[in-house]
Amino acid sequence: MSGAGGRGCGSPVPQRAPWSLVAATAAFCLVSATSVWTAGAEPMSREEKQKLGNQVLEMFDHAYGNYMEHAYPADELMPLTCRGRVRGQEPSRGDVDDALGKFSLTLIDSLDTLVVLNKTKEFEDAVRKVLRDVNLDNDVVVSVFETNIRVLGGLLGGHSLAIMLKEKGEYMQWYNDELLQMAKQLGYKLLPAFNTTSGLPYPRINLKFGIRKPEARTGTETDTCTACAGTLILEFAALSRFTGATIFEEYARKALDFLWEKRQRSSNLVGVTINIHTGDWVRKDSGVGAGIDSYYEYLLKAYVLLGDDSFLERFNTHYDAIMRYISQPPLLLDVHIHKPMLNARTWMDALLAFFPGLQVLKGDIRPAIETHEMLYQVIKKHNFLPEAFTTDFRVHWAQHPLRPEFAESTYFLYKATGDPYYLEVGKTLIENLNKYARVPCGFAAMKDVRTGSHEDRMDSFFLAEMFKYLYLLFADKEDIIFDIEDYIFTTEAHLLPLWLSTTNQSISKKNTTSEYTELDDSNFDWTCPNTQILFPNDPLYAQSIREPLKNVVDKSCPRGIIRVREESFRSGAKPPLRARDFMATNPEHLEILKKMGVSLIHLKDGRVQLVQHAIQAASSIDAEDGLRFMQEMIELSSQQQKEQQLPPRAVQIVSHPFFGRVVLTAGPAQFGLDLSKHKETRGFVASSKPYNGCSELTNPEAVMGKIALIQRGQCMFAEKARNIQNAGAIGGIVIDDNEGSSSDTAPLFQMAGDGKDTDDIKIPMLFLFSKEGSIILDAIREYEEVEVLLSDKAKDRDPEMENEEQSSPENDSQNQSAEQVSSSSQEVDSVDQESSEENSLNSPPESLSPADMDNAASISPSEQTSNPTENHETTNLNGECTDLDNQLQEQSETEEDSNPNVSWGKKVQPIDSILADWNEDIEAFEMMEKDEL
Ligand code: DMJ
Repeated sequence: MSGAGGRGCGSPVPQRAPWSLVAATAAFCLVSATSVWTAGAEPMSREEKQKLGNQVLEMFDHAYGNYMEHAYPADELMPLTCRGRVRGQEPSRGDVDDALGKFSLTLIDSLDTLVVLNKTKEFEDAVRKVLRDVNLDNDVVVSVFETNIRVLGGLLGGHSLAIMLKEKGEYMQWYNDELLQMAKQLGYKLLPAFNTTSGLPYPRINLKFGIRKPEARTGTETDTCTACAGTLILEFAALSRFTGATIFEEYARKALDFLWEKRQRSSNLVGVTINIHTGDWVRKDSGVGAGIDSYYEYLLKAYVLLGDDSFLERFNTHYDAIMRYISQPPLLLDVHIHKPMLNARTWMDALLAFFPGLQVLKGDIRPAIETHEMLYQVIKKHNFLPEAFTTDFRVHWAQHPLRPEFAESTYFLYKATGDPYYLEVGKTLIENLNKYARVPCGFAAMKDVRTGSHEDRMDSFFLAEMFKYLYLLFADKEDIIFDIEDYIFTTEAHLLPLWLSTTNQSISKKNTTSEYTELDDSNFDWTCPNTQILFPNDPLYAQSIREPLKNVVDKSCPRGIIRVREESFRSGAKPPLRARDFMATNPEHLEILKKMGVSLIHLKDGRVQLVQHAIQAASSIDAEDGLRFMQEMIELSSQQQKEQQLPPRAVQIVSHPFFGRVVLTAGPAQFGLDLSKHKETRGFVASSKPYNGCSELTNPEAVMGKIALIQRGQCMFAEKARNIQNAGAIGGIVIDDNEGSSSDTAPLFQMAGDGKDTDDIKIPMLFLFSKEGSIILDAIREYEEVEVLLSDKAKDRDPEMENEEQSSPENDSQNQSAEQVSSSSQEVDSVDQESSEENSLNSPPESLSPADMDNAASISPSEQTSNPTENHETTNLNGECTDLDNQLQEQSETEEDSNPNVSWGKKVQPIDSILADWNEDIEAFEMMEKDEL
């Protein structure tokens, strides 16, 4: 054994190895292949890589520069209105605001990115600003998790690189651990959160008053998410080891020990939320995305950073369960912790995109390549990864807050495989960000990836993570001023030095519940991929895994992809009836329903209600099929309701200095020109007089041939539309009269007609909330002539406009009125007569109310016959997906053979225990319905 660099990654790590060796070995795994790869996708030239690296630097300057110019010292930049987001001054967005502690979040989160991007001078300035301006003692309730990963992590990452620079002797010579002192102060502020019997932290804390005092306004919560309680160890241990104050690492370890104790013992999975007092699982669904993600990440990385084998043992146990139940390559699907063969949902969330990166660190490259490829195809379809998408790759939640997880996995996969394909992937990410998210004042989150509309937000993680991973992807060793392999990335991509593993180790010796156990070799299976052996022998390895999945999104066969395992283990038996196949007129289906204990009730309004009495099922297996059928029916029904609603529309400002870059989310109308069927409408805007548009316009010459702006209220939407149409307008935008309303905080709705025939309305009509509307009104004040495009999806920017833009002074593009003008609601005292006519786009499905102890779902007669997956069946018949299906089926059969839980389906379980399980499932399902990321 000649030291970390010379050791084969596939060989077991020596037990009780010096921590630094363990850590360095893991880091070595991630980088060793880069230099040896020669085949596969076309290699990218050094020049092109440098060009892309420079592009990343320019993009970072645009994001960071605009934050510093328009937002600092606020926590975040609002890139559409060019100002800072100050908590309390903007309408609350709910939990997402808990990251904002009035502590210049974006600046702290950006510190170590500045050094990675070789902006040492700017780093020095930024550190001085943090020390001068940031106050950690604000009377504000913040999320313990977010404050830990972003602020504590940011300060520690900044400190780690400050001392590195100081040691180099050129920069930061004045630095005397000031960031570390701030980190320690913050650490002490977070500690009261751990004052629970379980040791799991409260989810929120008041930075000034802690938890208990009445002024704290927090401390009554009973639940937290698993990731929230399980993503502390890296920052807390680093803080302890940097300072010698052992308490932080001890608290974080206790929380992890408790979670480990509470894992579901037969599946070895953890749920999404847990009661911090009793330790009961509150949400029993389990995946690798939202709510759990970084708990797993921190177990493996805690092993890498701290060298404590018990973390590896835990990680491997969970990983085994994940691969057994959740991983259905290329998909990762949530299951129930008690019944892990039962999928808990039919969609995936965007946060799971980090998982391939973690699999690289684990050394399990194949599924990492597969999942990454699937995600990339979803991105190619929608330009960004939507917050959630279904197993057949349709958009489930359409937002995209510029999350970095996919870039993170791309970076790690490139490091592991050296396959230039991943450089091309990175290039696409850069192009899409510039094309669709870049606005004059920074980068704006996508409100809806389908329409290309924006949200007035640029989260701090965009600077902390996205630019780091993209820059590192294209950088060669010499492009970075320090050795990145000496550091580990936290979940927020902050850098902690691996030498911490050998510093102040006393804490781990005092370790609380977990005893050191000698690990057998199986714990090191895949721990560290020996890429040097793997790839040179088979240079097309990554490509050979990706290739069969090339069309998985376009030609998806979700039916074949999910649940094959359940179907396969009942060999010989007929596959259970799926909700999407069900037809109430098919006698065979009715017979199956009866066997499953499901009865059909014909409601007076013509709908059909399904009710399941588990006890009436022919067997426990039929009862289980019945439960699943009901769950599928509920999801299908809600999906269909969603699909029947009109999707949101886009208002894109195309005139100077916006040039199509600002896209506002607009509500559609149930009348007038349907923008999804016709070409977009383009025109200059003009305010109508009267502004409410409720009577004949007195300024027809001003709106003639233009898009009229009208204020909401005082008459029906259709009446406004007729009045502006009669005045010669070619379209209309109704702006909400409710000052401060925004699509960030209010559910979008569609404007209803007036109950009469609206065929006479020929022009397109869209609705904007007040905040979005004021962006147009501000623009009119500033630039007078404002041209917009009304469409169903934002259009690519006009190349002519681009040229015009390049020749315009840079500042022009940023003068998008920092001064916020409220819409002219003062002019008219608006009366909302229309609300009764409005249909909420987000209205919950009416007919989904599980009846008492039974499961119930209602479907309309039309839904019974419509088959939303018809195209998938066709694809199946065409045979295009058969290989994948067979492959998955074969794989699942093998898995089932060795899976003790599978026999559950064959054994007869006592009916009361099944009923108890079902009730849990139903509860979990109800929770899941309420779930938000
Ligand atoms: C980041 O703040 C962290 O990566 C966290 O673990 C979850 N994801 C966000 C960004 O999407």
